[in-house]
Amino acid sequence: MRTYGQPSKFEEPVKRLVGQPFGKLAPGAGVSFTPLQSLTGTITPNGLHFERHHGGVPEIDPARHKLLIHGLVKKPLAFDVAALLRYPMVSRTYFIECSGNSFRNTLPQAQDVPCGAIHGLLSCSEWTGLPLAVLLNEAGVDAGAKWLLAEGADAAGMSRSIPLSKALDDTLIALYQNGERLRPEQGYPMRLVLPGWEGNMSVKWLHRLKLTDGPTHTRDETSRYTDLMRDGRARQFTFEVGVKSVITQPSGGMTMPGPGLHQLSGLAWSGAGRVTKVEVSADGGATWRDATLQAPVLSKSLTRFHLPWNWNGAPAMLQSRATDEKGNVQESRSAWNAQYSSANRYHNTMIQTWAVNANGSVKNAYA
Ligand SMILES: Nc1nc2c(c(=O)[nH]1)N[C@H]1C(S)=C(S)[C@@H](COP(=O)(O)O)O[C@H]1N2
Ligand SMILES: [Mo]
Repeated sequence: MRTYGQPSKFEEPVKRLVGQPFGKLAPGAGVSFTPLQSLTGTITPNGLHFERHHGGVPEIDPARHKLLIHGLVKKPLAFDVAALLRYPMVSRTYFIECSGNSFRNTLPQAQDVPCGAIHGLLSCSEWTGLPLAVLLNEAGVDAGAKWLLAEGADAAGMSRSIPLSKALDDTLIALYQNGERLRPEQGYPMRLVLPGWEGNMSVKWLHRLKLTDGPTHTRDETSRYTDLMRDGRARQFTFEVGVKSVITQPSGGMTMPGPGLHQLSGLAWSGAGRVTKVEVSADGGATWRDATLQAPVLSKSLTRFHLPWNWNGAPAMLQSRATDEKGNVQESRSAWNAQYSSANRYHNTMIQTWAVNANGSVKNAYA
């Protein structure tokens, strides 16, 4: 008997890949990547949810934490955690993707690293909590309020501006993640979840919401998370995550066990809603076949796809291309590069190519 279970010791290699590029200067800041290549289905186990912390993980005693709603409201309100836990709650399955996900594929050379090290700033959970609209209605939104400032209680005091329309639509204050209380890394005791929008806006360790008449232009929406275009200008407020997919099996660093029948599998998602189609190519995009989408296909959630592939043992270029219910189609590498500066690292949705060599080795490739 164990009071809290752990994976089998034989699964020890399945873990997050930690990157702390700021070293001694800011030891709590950095990322850890979900090992997408080692997982299947669509739900990320809580211990493997990717992490992005701008100022480390605060240790918050829920008995001492409050959420303040103020600014352009009729009645400023403060809620402690116990009060929020008494509300009726909803459960929704949504992905969170960091705006910096897949930045490695914007570097000049294709990096020979596993799928998760490229695309693993992406995870999906069943989030349980309150629609933010419930609390905003209780506070009474003034007619002049058009935006919210959401602020976290971490050392970074990370904050973002959120349009009121999104806050009143499907935004959640999440208290639970896959049935248990949020992990500290995911924002314990409460975080925002903005379905389908860039991960940075889902403010963790949420402690303040201020209703405002316009965006606040915080650090993370001016100096960061903007798209550098080819003409040198930057595009601000790219909220919705683009339509995207990646083959996770086989993927970089794996070796095909030999010619014959293989089950290709991967993940597709879109911030605009449901994924409606995933096409797979084994010849670098010359010809495509429709993959099977695993039910249920949920809006703003990860969708698992499968396709049997008879590998003849010759070199191949595997790609996947997703389409969503709004008709958006995932972009090729060249189409993406034609729009953005080569220095842009955010919101990369370009098609991934895995090169399968005659010896069966699988490597990241640019095509
Ligand atoms: N308060 C606070 N909220 C935050 C962050 C942070 O550093 N501080 N990181 C943001 C970023 S950049 C992303 S991508 C997501 C990551 O959520 P996760 O760590 O639960 O995967 O949280 C966002 N919310
Ligand atoms: Mo992020």
